[in-house]
Amino acid sequence: MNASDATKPLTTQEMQALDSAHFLHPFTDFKDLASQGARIIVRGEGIYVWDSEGKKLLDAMSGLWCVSVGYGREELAEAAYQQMMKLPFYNSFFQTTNEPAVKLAAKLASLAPRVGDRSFNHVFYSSSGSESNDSNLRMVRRYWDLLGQPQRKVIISRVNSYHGSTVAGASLGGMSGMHAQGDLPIPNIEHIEQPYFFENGLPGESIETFGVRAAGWLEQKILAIGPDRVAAFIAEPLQGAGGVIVPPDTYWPEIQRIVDKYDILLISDEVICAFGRLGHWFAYEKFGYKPDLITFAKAVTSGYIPLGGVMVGNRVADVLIEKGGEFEHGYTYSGHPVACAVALANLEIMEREQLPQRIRGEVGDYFARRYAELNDHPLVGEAQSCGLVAGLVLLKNSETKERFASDVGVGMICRRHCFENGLIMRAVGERMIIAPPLTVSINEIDEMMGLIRVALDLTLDELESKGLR
Ligand code: PXG
Repeated sequence: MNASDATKPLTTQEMQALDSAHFLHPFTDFKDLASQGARIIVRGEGIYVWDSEGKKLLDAMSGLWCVSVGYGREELAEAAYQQMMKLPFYNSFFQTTNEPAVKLAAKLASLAPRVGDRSFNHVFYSSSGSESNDSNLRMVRRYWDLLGQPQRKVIISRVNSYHGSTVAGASLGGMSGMHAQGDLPIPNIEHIEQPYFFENGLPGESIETFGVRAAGWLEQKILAIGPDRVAAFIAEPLQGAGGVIVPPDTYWPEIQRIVDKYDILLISDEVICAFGRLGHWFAYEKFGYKPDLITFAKAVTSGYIPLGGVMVGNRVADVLIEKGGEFEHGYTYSGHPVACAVALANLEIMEREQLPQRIRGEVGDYFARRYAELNDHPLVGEAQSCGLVAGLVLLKNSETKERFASDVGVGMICRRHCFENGLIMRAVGERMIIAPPLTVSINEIDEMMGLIRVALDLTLDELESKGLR
């Protein structure tokens, strides 16, 4: 393609041909995609997107857990335009700063509630969740070095957690497929089992007992490693990319007891859960624990422009600041003025439209009630929601909890029916998950639930007609 062709409209076929000739997509089987051609999304409005063939799709995944204020928000485009005209870029190295980065840091600090002796007055910026978790790893180790405990290197995480795709992010994450490619995890990262009752609960065990037992795996791991070698525990408030796995109510209080007992840092990876998704600005409020560091990204700008970062609690910030010495870490785009200006405008919309309150209140309640109705579908083993995020497991027999063989690809079958019928829902193995924009209306929730039911019915028909159920 010539440079002069950049603004020329292309047909779907032309775009697909250029796409497969030049664009290597993330988390994609390149050969498989080349044989089919990518779906091309061309515009969005509210909770809907349209593809290049004019097909309208209800985007129940908010792009990819991002577009919390919905598509087509002029205020965000305007904020980016104004900032680009004034100062499109300047770095934050060499003792310089810029107005949007300063204002956003103060705004974020004001939104993060104090819990016990923890307050959040500082932000370290990046451009993504993955980079932010790299920053966490660096910051946690620097903290212990400064306190004269350099042997505290190990970070404990969980199986089937997602913390990003850089070397540190993928190592911290607990995705076996990612570890298998690239000799991961890197040293000094250890994993414990996830608090997934459906998979790890014992016969006859109550979910409350399971929650305490699952948290106990952290204590066992700390003792096995040696408490004086453990730097931090990192976890998502609820596992998002792992299939929307909501921990039992008893899990987080027990985790808090354990990290307090051994004095290890707690990192709350809120890339998916922050900014109203669970009905609070930050998800630790919902579950009532006290993190030392909080990872954020995605919805901070509603995905309109890349931005991420770490909220650094006073326990860590006080040491980093008071002990002095250069923190040898940072990114060209740390505190990018345009990204920060868009984030400020986005948070203003969220505040004005009271999105966290909306999800904590009537809209969240309605969503939970409607989503729970899916439990009566013959394919559904467990439909669970928390705030405006939800997951369900597709089972061969929901009475006996018999699962489909993995080669059936039940999630992929269901996802295809979703797309064909105008709904974007994500499949994670046998789990189907959604996280719609926080602006979704009651009528749109009804429409979404109707579309989910259609997709489930068509999946059931297909499985029965093929003798797979
Ligand atoms: N932490 C968490 C909890 C995440 O969900 C990241 C870190 C990494 O963020 P970046 O911005 O580097 O991608 C994420 C990202 C999925 C999916 O398929 C989820 C994410 C990314 C890509 C796909 O659900 N979450």
